[in-house]
Amino acid sequence: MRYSAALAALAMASLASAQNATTVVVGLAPGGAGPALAFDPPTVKAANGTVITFEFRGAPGNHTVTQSTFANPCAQMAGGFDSGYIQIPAGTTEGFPTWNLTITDDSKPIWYYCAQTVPSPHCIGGMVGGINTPDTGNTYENFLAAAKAIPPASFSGSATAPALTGPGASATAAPGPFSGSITGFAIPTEAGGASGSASASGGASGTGSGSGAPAPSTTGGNNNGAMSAAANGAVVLLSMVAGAALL
Ligand SMILES: [Cu+2]
Repeated sequence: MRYSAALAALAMASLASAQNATTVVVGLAPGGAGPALAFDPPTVKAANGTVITFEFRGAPGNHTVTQSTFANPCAQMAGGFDSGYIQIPAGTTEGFPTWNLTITDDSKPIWYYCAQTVPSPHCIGGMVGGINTPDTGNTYENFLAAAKAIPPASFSGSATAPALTGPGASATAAPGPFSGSITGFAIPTEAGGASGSASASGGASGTGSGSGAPAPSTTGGNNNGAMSAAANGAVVLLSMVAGAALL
């Protein structure tokens, strides 16, 4: 009885403040209206030890969560974290992979972006996010504006293999699990798996000069065969646990 009451309280606390949200949706517009170049919410406050769950929901979509710097919003930070590319086929409605990033230094802002280059650089389109961002000076709004001002020709993608650790945050595992047609880590296409989509197959040539997109290699799938059924429940639970830590 007391246990369930505590769980309910945790759930309410978790839902009470968007600012302290610990689940960030990758690839949906704020509010959840369709595929878009966005992280939702774009900024979160998270104390040390908080687990932020990135949930790759945009379908179709192929996105990354890649650490950058305020000074260079759309370039992978040296030694920064990187989820690798996660491709969600059109029509996917469940089994979305997640990536859990634990905050290890809440004294400095953490900046990140999506490194996808197809059909055009998502970062320059505004797919950027921040953790513990300042309210003045180097704000998220200024970070976003700087990203949008970058010449597309100067943009490059990120490495295909995930990097689990970066300044201020780290993960203990790569994104996953991958179920159905969801794949990852080496697929710089926007909407693979969407049958009959000319734009998807044509996208690769549209990246233009300087894309620097990683060369397709072997299909990802390090996590193929991992259990998938519990994915959504795990997100909720982690969110609740982190919510308690923030109280
Ligand atoms: Cu993206």
